[in-house]
Amino acid sequence: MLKDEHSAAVVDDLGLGAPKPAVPPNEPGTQLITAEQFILQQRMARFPTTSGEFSWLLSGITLATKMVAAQVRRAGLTSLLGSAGEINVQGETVQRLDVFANQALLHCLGNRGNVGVLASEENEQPVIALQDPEGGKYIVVFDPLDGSSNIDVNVNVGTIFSIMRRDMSNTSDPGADVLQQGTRQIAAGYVVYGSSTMLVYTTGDGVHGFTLDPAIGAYVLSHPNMQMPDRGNLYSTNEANADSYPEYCRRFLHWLKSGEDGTAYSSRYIGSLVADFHRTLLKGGIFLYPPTSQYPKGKLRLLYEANPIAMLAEQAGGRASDGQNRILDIEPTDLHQRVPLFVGSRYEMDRLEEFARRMKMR
Ligand code: AHM
Ligand code: MG
Repeated sequence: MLKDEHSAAVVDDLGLGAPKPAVPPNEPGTQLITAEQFILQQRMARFPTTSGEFSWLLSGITLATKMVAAQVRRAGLTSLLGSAGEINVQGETVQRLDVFANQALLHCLGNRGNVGVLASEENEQPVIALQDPEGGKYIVVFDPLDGSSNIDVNVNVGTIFSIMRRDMSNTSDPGADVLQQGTRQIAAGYVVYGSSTMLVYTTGDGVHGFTLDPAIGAYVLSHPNMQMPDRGNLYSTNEANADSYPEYCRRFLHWLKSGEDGTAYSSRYIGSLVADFHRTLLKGGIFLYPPTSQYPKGKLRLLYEANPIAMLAEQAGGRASDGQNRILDIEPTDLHQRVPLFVGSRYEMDRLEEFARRMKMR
């Protein structure tokens, strides 16, 4: 067999040579639903007098995250890898892509005309984009590049966002509006920059996933109505810290590994909350970031990380708590407040809280 024929045969064996059926979402005439269209349709069904401005706000997020995705894809080729040489308000090293992502979100959301306040994990204080609470009636809180220590090693990172309404009664201190309980979020979501780029969001009517189609530059509906399995067989935690976890967490981990409930649990930990949560949403199980000796109040931030992730988890049929309290019920007292975070399937969350209660009773 000639070299070219051999290659052609291999290609055929792999099924690469055969013309593929076109992927329906890219076919003219077939139904393609973009994230913005979907949210508009959803809102018109629920609130027929909707003005479309929420969809306009969301398009600020989709635009910024497409800009970030483009940089993440090319990270090794550009000068955006590595540290920016600064330490942020969290005491962590700022990566160059952190700076890029932060600026992209501030820019794309700041000029929407309906976002009044922007609060970023990277900035000490909220940015007031529009003073007038009538015009700038939304607050967007975000972690621009979650898991950024993973960028340099080509591992998934993400963007997390939470949207709230401004408190019209408090015009003197617009920044104070940001400290709202998670139950008051009107939307939350994330983008995971993984093997594909996916946007997952909720507006309180289920969780929906959209995959960025690079051919047309749009987030296309790919995972409508996502449901977290009621139980799973994976747990996700930085086990190197386990010796300093509270005793109920150590016992719970031990119980998971014992196989006592008939499930052989396996562990998966990426170290990017967005990616670890995305897997938990799809496969079930539990993610744990308990208090540790280094982070006695937990490491993850209530407003930027725990609240949006908790809203998504609950909307998908899962749960999220700090070990005792529902995350969404916690009253925030500080913009950069940290909390322990446990999130996952109902079954594993119930078992964890049982351990917490039993240990407390002693
Ligand atoms: P970041 O937002 O500054 O990137 O930090 C948060 C990240 C989460 O994505 C992840 O769950 C956690 O920190 C990992 O922490 P650790 O390295 O201690 O396991
Ligand atoms: Mg983060």
